[in-house]
Amino acid sequence: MFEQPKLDYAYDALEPHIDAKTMEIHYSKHHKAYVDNYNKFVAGIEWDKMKIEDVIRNIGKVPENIRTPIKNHGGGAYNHALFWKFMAPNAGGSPGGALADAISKKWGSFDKFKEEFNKAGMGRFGSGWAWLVLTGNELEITSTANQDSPLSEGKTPLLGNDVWEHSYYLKYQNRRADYLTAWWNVVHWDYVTKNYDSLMH
Ligand code: MN3
Repeated sequence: MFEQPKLDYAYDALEPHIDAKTMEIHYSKHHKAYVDNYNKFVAGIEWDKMKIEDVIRNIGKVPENIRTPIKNHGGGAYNHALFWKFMAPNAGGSPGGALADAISKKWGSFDKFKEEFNKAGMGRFGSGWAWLVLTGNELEITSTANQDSPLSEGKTPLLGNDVWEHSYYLKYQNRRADYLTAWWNVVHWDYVTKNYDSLMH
């Protein structure tokens, strides 16, 4: 059982970068459907009692007859729960502290990091996600198809951008690159850096 987390901000709070209509449909229709379907598929089996993170981490052990729907809907439920936290009104800018240092060390500069992250988003053909993940203690940029989660590959998602068309089509139509660029204006670095610090502690 997974409960859809409440949004910490209004649908129009990320305007003009993410429009209110997109936020409303994305949260109240797309995300809700993933959550409802996940709950339907885990209902009445032992996996229902587990935290969704643990289910996704151990997706290979989920009974084969329900593995694919659990992976898709569970991934969708969990990825979007993270996604809303990765964004905030009056956000953007750049991270501070240890994460800023680690990004500079890995990619040379914050701008170069953003460029590589956007490349991962552009390079994902069709639907999926671009991610900044921790693999052990190492930062890495990656992307996943559909609603696959880095957790299933033993990686911890620190930041992720939804590059499914439903996350940008109303405002940006086919211009995924414009969406990727604008999205940095709403990234909630306070949340991301706190999470990084707690994981690296
Ligand atoms: Mn989505």
